Amino acid sequence: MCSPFLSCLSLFLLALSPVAAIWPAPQSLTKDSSVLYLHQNIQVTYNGASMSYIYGYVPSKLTGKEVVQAGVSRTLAGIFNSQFVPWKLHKPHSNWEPDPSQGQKWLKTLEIVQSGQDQPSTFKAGEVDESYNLTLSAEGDVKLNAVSSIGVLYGLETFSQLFYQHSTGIFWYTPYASVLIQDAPQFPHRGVMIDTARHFFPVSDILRTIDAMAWNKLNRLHVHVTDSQSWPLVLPSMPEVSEMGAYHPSQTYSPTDIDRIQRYGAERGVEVYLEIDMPGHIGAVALSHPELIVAYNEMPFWWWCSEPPCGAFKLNSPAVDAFLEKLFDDLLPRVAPYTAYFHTGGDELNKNDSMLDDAIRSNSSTVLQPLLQKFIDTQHVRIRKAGLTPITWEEIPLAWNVTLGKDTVVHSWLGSDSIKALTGKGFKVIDSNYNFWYLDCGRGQWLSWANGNAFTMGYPFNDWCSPTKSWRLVYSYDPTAGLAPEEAKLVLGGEVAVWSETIDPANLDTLIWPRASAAGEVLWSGRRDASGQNRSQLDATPRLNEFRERMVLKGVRSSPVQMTFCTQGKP
Ligand code: CP6
Repeated sequence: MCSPFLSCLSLFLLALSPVAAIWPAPQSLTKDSSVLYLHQNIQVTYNGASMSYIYGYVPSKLTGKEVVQAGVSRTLAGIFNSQFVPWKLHKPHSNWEPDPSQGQKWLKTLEIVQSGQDQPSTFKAGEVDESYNLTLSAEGDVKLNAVSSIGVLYGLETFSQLFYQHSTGIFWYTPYASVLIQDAPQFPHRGVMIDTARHFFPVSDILRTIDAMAWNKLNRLHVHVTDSQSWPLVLPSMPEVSEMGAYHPSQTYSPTDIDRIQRYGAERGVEVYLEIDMPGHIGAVALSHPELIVAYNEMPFWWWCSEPPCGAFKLNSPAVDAFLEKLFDDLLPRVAPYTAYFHTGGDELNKNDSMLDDAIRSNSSTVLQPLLQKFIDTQHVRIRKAGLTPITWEEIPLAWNVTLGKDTVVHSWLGSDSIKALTGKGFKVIDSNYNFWYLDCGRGQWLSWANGNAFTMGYPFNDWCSPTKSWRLVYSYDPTAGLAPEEAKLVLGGEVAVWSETIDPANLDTLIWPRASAAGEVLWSGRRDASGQNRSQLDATPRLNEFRERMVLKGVRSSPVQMTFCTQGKP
């Protein structure tokens, strides 16, 4: 699957047709090959009024005009201040650039027209129209039309991907004129999940991840912010939780940090939402509130949880309920301005934990199910009261048979049978199939477990599921495969999951990119192309290679797609 031979086949494709290297691929694109040059005094207008390009512009509020002003500024700064030289795609020693002395046709105007009014909800999940149309005339006039300001941002991103810096260093050019792009996403939910509990990620790493997501037209950042290993989230109403639960006082997210991350995302069309995983995966609370937790750090761990340290909420405890009321009163009003969602976890709850709960002393589903039902109902009422939609992992409705409100979105990870079962029951679904879209793991995880890593390495262990999947495997996955049309409609999209037992800031970029880009194209463009064929890796490879170079040049340390030889060939 990863043989150099297959990797290099795209050489032939490249020789046949120059690629419009837009990632993710637009729904439709036509172009001529001629050359247009860009310089800094291109005239930009937004809904008829001229808009100057202000380096480093930060929106003063979340309105269409402010967001577009910042988007225009980032886009032009991104072209003029980066050295966009994807020279690796061209035969060495060849004269592959346009010759500026042959006459230069300059881009004159960038006319942005937004036909719809933005609402506060434009910047949250829901019925946002993300479409845009982009045209470049042979005369050098650019028109960008969209309904929402988010659509404008996507159009600007596509625009920026048309340009290359000339090796003279003083020109930017596009090899295309008469470009016509019509574009809109296939799925509304296109996400990345990060895990800040196994390793902490400073705010700067999260903001950089949001930048790269926006370039990929990925629009949801799910932050799995707490787990049994650590609790980095500062709660002003209960400061002891992060004081005891965080790895270090410096490894915490203050309310200001959370606001900054969510705001940064909203300005770029990326909605940031949080998960507090419960009632399992919550052992870190035992460090400040031991009376709320059972089975914390209990050994041998595999009897109590899937990964040490264990720890679950007591399922029938007024004290747990009081804690959660305080937690949600503190947290939900702060995140609600920026997101429609709150994720309450619910994965991998181990029945045995309640055997250690004095008030229960049972691992029988018949005993536990009604308690879990009540626990979920109570939390979801609180989430709806804050104006948010609850999300849970799939075990809650499937393994535990908990009845959920019709609005609840279910996050699936155990694969196609689960997706089929959930959509069959009428749930809206987010797909993170662990066989394709878990970026921390290879596919042999259970095998390597059985072969002894977990059992012989003792505790702590942390590399039981490497090595990781290739971008080609990530790209091959279709979240709606095998579903009837009415079931497929319920798949809102998917998320790649970056569980961080083996990931910290030193390898974050390299583990996310370019594989999240591969999922991003499936979610934006669809697994199949306009003619109904599965999208070809041969078409994707040179485009992804070039897009990956753009990411690296803008400071995101993506893994490579191909060796240089594959695109260059021999001189
Ligand atoms: N942590 C949490 C994890 C995983 C899950 N939840 C996980 C399980 C299996 C694999 C990878 C990750 N590390 N909280 C499951 C949703 Cl293969």
